[in-house]
Amino acid sequence: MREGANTTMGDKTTRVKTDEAPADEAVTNKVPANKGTTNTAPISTTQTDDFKSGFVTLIGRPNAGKSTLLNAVVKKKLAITSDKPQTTRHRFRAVLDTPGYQLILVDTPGIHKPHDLLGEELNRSATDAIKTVDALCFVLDATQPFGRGDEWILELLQASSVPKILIISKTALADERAIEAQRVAACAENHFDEVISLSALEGIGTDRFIEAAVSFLPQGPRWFPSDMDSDQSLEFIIAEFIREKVLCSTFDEIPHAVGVQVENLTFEKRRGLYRIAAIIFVERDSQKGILIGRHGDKIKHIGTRAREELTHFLGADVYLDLRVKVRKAWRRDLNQVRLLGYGTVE
Ligand SMILES: Nc1nc2c(ncn2[C@@H]2O[C@H](COP(=O)(O)OP(=O)(O)O)[C@@H](O)[C@H]2O)c(=O)[nH]1
Ligand SMILES: [Mg+2]
Repeated sequence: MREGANTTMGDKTTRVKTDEAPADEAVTNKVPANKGTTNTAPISTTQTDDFKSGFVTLIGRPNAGKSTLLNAVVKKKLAITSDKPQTTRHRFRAVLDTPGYQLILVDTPGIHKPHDLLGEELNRSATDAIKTVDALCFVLDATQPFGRGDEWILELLQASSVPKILIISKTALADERAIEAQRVAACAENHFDEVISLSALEGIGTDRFIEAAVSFLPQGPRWFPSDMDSDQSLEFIIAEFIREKVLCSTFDEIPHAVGVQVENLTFEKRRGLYRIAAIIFVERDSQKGILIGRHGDKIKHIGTRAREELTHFLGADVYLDLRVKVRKAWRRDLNQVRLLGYGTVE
């Protein structure tokens, strides 16, 4: 571990003292508009006649590749991805700003059969995100058989009158026949204005997708400042990066039971150092034990990996203080779900 890194565990709540005010930089700005669900004012009214802008929602089953596509479009990792369910727990907007257009992509939790309040809340968040947008993209995984879950999402989409794009994802992992079978299944009883096969992780087809999405944008203003690439707070993105490392290192019920909250975030200008204190919540003592691991090995590993990525993301040194706490049955308590920033938080 590098100097300055500190990954602790247990429940003691020592706050990190700092000699500078918290860094409130670009990413901490909240989205100026709630468009994507409701209409509000744009950030700038200095719109020229040919400037296009708008909101395009990605929807699909968990693991279809929505967040991976979003990251590929903005050429930056903003949304965490993993092969575990419920990786995305929050509607999330990412901004691609160019001189000619501003494309706002709305990532959503995958729609699936809910087992708890968290799951219900995630479905609500995803279905809310198909309202008042300029185009909808159904992301369909080329490597998975077309299923009832896909049909259900298609019904939901067809009820909306906005333009629709079918995206067949992960094509680098599938053969032509599988890709064609997905296209036929999705298009049999449904209309799509555009069909695009792509493999975002391999960098195939992302530009064609951007082109198609932009073609459906109306003329409009800049909804976000041009240097703002996400509507999430810096704290939330940091918490998500930490959660991703937990997802990568755990199995079975633990990924579902984990929630992460950044308790304290400060930036010491003089040392160019971010100090981050975060809590990883689990639901049971046994889960806490697993997450901490023998002699604290597991949490240390998670902390090291999270810190490496955060150092890269923040472009500064990071001192990360991670603790694990039990918050019994938090997923069944809507307040707790929302407190952690998951679901339909506005
Ligand atoms: N090889 C490959 N894997 C992908 C691609 N898109 C997504 N994945 C993987 O599929 C899993 C789920 O992706 P994610 O973007 O989190 O799906 P989401 O739940 O729809 O947001 C992750 O392990 C990704 O790395 C792709 O284009 N190619
Ligand atoms: Mg996702």
